[in-house]
Amino acid sequence: MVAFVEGKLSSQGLKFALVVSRFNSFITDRLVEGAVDAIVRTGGSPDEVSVYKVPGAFEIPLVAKKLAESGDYDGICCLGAVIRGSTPHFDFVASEVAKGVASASLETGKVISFGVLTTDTLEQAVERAGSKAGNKGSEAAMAMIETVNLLNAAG
Ligand code: INI
Repeated sequence: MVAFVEGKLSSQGLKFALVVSRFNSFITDRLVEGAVDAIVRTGGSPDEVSVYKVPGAFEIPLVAKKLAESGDYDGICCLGAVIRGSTPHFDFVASEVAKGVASASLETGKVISFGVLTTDTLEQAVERAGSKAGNKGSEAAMAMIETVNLLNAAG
């Protein structure tokens, strides 16, 4: 018999940190709302959520890693918005934050989910921050919740 193991979507009794960039805050504030909503809808308490603000997406991995090492949180969710616009900065910031978050998670063994938008236009970011393409903050929080429970089930 094949054993399929999945993490349940329950935040009950769990403690989370959100690491969010202030850059493009009109987008990232919506991602935070989506993430908190996902936690509360799955039985979590807003009192068990701490939001750490960083200047830009580039600063997210360092703070996420430090929080993961602290052992104070069951899961960490990273939220940001890197928008190509006309800045050559885009490719560097987008690739470093993705690599940095993945490394922080693997190096600490902690769930650190990735809810950093990387879009070509502001319109695409708006679509993914609570309008027609959903809310990526909520999706990243759901992925964090499921993976925390899966790791707990795996023992
Ligand atoms: N930071 C973002 O979060 N989003 C962006 O779109 C962005 N762009 O395009 O420049 C951005 N840059 C700032 C960067 O994250 C750092 O804060 C900065 O380089 C200082 O280290």
